[in-house]
Amino acid sequence: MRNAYIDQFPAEARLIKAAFWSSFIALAIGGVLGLVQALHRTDVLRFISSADYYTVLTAHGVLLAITFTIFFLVGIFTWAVTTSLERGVVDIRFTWSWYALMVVGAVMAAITIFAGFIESPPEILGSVLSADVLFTFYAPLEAHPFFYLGLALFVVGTWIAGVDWFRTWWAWRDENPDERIPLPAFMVLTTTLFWYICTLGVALSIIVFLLPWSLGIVDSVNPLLTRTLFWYFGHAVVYFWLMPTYIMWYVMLPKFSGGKLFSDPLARVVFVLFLLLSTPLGIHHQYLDPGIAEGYKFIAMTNTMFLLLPSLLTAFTVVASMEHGARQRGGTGRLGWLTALPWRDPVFTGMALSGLMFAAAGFSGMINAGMNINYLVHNTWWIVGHFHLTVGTAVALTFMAVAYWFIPQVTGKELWSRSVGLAQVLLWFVGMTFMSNAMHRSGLFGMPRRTAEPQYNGFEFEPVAGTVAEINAQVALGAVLLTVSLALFLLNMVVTSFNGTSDAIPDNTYAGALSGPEDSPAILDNLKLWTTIAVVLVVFAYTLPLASIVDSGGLFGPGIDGFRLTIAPDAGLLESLGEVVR
Ligand code: HAS
Ligand code: CU
Repeated sequence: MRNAYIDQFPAEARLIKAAFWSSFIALAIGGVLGLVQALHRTDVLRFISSADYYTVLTAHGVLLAITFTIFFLVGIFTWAVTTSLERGVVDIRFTWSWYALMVVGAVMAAITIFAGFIESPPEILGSVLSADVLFTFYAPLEAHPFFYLGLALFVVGTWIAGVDWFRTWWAWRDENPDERIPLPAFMVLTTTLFWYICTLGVALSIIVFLLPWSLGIVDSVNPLLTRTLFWYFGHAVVYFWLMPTYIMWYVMLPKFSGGKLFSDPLARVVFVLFLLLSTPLGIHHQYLDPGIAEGYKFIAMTNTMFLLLPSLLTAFTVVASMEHGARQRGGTGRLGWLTALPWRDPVFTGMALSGLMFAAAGFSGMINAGMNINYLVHNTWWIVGHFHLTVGTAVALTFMAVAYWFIPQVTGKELWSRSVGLAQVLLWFVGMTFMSNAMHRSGLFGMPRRTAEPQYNGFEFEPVAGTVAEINAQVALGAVLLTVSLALFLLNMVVTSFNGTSDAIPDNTYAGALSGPEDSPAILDNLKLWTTIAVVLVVFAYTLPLASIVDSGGLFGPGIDGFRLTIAPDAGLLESLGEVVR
């Protein structure tokens, strides 16, 4: 008797399928733009003007870093909560409402970005419809209000999704008052809690400062303040992408390895540490920002180093679980067990290669985190190399690999081709090795990021090894291999969607644990306690820096400390508002 997710939760399966396909559409568009900009930057092939490069780069960043990742993870979180609590969501209409809000927000932001390609984009609400502001939308770069509004709606959609997952847990807890929170649900709830804490920063920045500024209601903003509020959110968002990846590494990788999770308690400690530490360290993106005292930067660096711990624990726990699985499959020897792992399975191999890549990513993250050495790599292609290993592989390749398991679960259709899937994950790994390695190397000799023309007059980059031409060729080759891999992934997904349903779908179950929750203190499940501590840490880390930024640069710019209407909304604005409403 088939026991796939769609058999247990047909309504939720439809929602998860919609979220996954929204994610794939963003991945497809964002991925093709990645090839366009890589070939442009390396001067191999130019399809666009350098002026359009920033529209492409903004679209690539927002579609991949925000839309692709978060639509996929809300699918994983809904699966994790309903499967582990063995109950559906409280009200599926409520679930579709937050998904719809995310779609509206994402489409609004995307339309505004792509309007940047129009020769002379239309004026709406008194400002030009475009958003060449990159995914970090730093002021004083200014986007159309629809861009900020779209992002705000998207985030509100995720907030409501979090309420959905908590409501499901509360309903379960009423019926199981003495039970420990099942691990996948625990992982989703702790992640949702730090998501609420960190998104306050970006919500404040958009709603109080950037949106009124883009509507002309206030005249100016304090760029360092809005940038600091962005990074208050900006580092934690990377863990919002990473936690669903970790959920799959913790609860599915051991199962696919043929074994069990080494330690449930250690997994709970890891997620509590991410709840506590994800937010109070965002200033490690601003080591070179003037206007923030070195002491505050030092605190951010210290917290960042602490935050290596949960990932190092993850490396230990997950690899130990893989080894346990390999030995159940007859693996022997100090390392010989590696050969006993199911390397022909694209789901397993995709995740294992993601983890391997993340080990390298963690190393480059440690380099980024060192205040002194960061001066060498900040705003260079090293950083771009780093995040193509982290979100571009650890997260993205895991998401693509688990899609080979998930899509059959939520459609009841067998995957079209496992061998194409295996080729795809291997190609992604090889392509990213070329591209990211070259980016890291070029960052070391100062190659800048976020510029269409990295050449400067009268100045030649002197690589420490190789030549700029060789490095550019490596980046271009990597980008092409990644694009071929992406095409194989999308082909597999599309052809599978035309398959008939099948009974040969694996059971919707996840790995048990060698050491279960009963081996850990119940206090680990005290979410109120950990959230309170997390908020206290944030207050400690951000009160003084934000106060000094406002003190020196004003809330809305030098000397402008009130949210006063510096200009009454002009008649034209009211008129055009009327037009939009009509
Ligand atoms: Fe980062 C910049 C520091 C993790 C993403 N990061 C970025 C940016 C992005 C990003 C997008 O301190 C650029 C933003 C922009 O546009 O400006 N990052 C770190 C550190 C970590 C880290 C210390 N980053 C991530 C993750 C990301 C991500 C995760 C996305 C998902 N990062 C920085 C800093 C900057 C930065 C500075 C600012 C730089 C600047 O100047 O602008 C740590 O969390 C890393 C910890 C990870 C490890 C590795 C553990 C290894 C594991 C693998 C186990 C193996 C398995 C499989 C499971 C210590 C868990 C094994 C296989 C077998 C076969 C056995
Ligand atoms: Cu960071």
